[in-house]
Amino acid sequence: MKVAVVGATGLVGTEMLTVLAERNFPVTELIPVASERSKGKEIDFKGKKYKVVTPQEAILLKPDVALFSAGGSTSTEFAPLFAEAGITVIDNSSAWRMDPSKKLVVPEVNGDVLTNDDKIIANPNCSTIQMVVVMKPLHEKYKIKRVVVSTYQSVTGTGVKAVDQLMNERNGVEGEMAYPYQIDLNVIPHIDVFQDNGYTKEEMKMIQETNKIMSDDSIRVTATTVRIPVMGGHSESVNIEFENDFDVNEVRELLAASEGIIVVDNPANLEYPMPKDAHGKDEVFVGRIRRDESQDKTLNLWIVADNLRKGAATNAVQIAELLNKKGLV
Ligand code: 2RA
Repeated sequence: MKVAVVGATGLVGTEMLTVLAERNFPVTELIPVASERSKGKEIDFKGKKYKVVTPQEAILLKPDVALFSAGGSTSTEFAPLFAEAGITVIDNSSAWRMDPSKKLVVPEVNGDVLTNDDKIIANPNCSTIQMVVVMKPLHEKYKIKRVVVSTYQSVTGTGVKAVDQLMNERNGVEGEMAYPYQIDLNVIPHIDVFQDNGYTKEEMKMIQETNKIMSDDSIRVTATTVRIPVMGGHSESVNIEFENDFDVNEVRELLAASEGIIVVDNPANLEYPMPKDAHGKDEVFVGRIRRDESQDKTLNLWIVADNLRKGAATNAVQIAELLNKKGLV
């Protein structure tokens, strides 16, 4: 399969190449795509060298699938042009996620919505993906009423400039600021822009995307998203109120048996999910599973995942794998 990666030189684009190779996706030809500035740059993929081309050039090369992670404006401009050329686009930006005509997909949750008509498929926000993977089996068994989530998000979610700011601050080096404040030895309760309702766009993404992916607007979600000085992945403290009661051990067994989830939950041995352990992995890690003793039918969880992998690159590749398996590309 001819596969284009649009944004191939960025953090997520690079991760997409790694995941495509690691999961042995049937790539017969890779088309790395980036802006004019990176045109001609050589990318190494599975021992072969490929030259970066522009989006316009990539369309003429007619890839079967194009994985986009190049920002919302590039997706808005080029995803329709790729789709019109018969190329299936899987877009990691937020450009198409809430478009009612576009599918927003986490394969383990709603992969069955994909059809031949889907030429632009949206990859959800990283902090949403890891949460809905866990919500899905719980919702099916106990019916979720309300979710309260607080996130602890890695600087890699912002990009290279933020990683550089953290490392510069840690090493006492002056450098460019990706954030309005110091991030090392600090936390910033602000991800993306503030909305009129006092939430940030990141928090609204978690709320709106969750309802779309779960295709259930009755689930009430509230979120507080926070940036913290770590690299390996996003962590989330999640409180879930159900319609029906549950047994905690049954919850633990249900999650352990669910696709894409690894339960790490043995506090007696100090075993719980941490970004340093999730880094580079494709699964969603769940621990600190316990009943919320302040309210009936309510559960507390701690969810960790590598935001560049399952939160972005791996989920996009898994969508491509599903399309391939269904014969839709
Ligand atoms: C972040 N989820 O972590 C957003 C975008 N990747 O910054």
